[in-house]
Amino acid sequence: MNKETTQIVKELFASPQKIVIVGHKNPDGDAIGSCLGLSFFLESMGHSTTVIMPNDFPDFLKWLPGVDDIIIHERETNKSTAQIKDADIIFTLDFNSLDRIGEMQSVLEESTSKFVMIDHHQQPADYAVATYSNVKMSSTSEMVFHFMDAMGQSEKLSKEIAINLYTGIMTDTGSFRFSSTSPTTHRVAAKLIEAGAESAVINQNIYDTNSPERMKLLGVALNNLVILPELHTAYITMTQKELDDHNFKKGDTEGFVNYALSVKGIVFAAIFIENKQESIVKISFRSKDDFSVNDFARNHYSGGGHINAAGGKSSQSLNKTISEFISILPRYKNELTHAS
Ligand SMILES: [Mn+2]
Repeated sequence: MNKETTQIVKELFASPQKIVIVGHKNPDGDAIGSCLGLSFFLESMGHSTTVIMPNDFPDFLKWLPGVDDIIIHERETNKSTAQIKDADIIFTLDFNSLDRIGEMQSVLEESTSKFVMIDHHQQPADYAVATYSNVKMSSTSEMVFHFMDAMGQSEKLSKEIAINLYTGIMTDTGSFRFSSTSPTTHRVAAKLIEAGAESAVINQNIYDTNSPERMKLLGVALNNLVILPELHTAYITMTQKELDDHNFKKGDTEGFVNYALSVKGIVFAAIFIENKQESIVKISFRSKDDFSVNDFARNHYSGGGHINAAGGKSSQSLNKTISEFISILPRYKNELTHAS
């Protein structure tokens, strides 16, 4: 965090503040971990905090310290809106544009509170009085650690903070595998373990929670895997019926796309998931090296994200979405062949 932002933030927190901390829609481990970690930190500094998520999040995150106090805007809209109206400061974490929070967008846009952004996605919007944005960071949770450090408060690192931030870093880096994992990421992780984050326990709580239905659904996904060797691309499709047949729950398809990317020689992977309720196909993209799925998702699927991980959607049918995808790919043949 640079000196200017640090100075603004220090002045904002000179006296006790009422703070709302918001994560993005469909919150993941990094959104939940960074928001809860920051919440414990700010509470320890004498501020009062409320963590609000636009909608519900997967069960495998529901053991995290502080998780029971999270307000789900979709479920408790009045309570959430009242907290936002009453806030002095609103933190937005792990997203950088107010259109990433669904129904909450208008409530935040109408707010007169001061905004602080902590985020590692590309192209941050300009709504905050203090923007701490760094696309090279492994995770927003790692940034919360640096935020504490910049405030000169790293001694406030408690076990509750450590567990939340470790979970966020671990999930956003695919267990320290993605290229965003830096030496500093590992140093931060080491400090979090020293502060009481038990790596083995956190790993079990997050990853060893598969339901039999999810494992069967993974079997269907792998069976649907299509590989286009000339284009170094692999993709998976999931129909609504396949999801229904396996008693699909939010988060069940999380990580499936990584299996497509793990095929030897593949630099670009996608998963297309039919969502009949919203009449869309949800898409997740992953890539290796310098093939930018952020650009790809922005250009063709009104989405975005990071260079190597992004999301998007299509309002066409699943079949049409796939045939369109296949027709777009050859334009990228050069980049896909020479990604390095
Ligand atoms: Mn993140």
